[in-house]
Amino acid sequence: MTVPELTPEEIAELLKAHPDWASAREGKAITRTFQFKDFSEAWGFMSRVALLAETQDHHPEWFNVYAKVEVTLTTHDAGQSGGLSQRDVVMAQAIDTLL
Ligand code: H2B
Repeated sequence: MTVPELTPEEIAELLKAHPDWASAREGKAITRTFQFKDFSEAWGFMSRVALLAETQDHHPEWFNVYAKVEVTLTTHDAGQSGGLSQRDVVMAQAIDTLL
């Protein structure tokens, strides 16, 4: 099932509304790095994001080293070979709200 990709204008709006997120993969994804106090806090955050991802049926790609978590949002089902969609906007908003 194909999900509509965001237009360049919608991507610009997304980055303006969520300035802590950066464009990645030539505009096909957004990424944000979170720095926590220690692994326990980082894992707590990841647990909360995981539950959120399940409720949204939209899952992050991420990389964790101790207190650092790098989150990448993209929609695998968008466009021809993945891209940004409204689902990523909702997730970025929800993740920012968690903090
Ligand atoms: N997560 C992300 N990031 N992109 C998707 O296209 C996606 C997903 N699709 N989580 C969902 C699951 C899909 O595979 C299931 C079958 O609904």
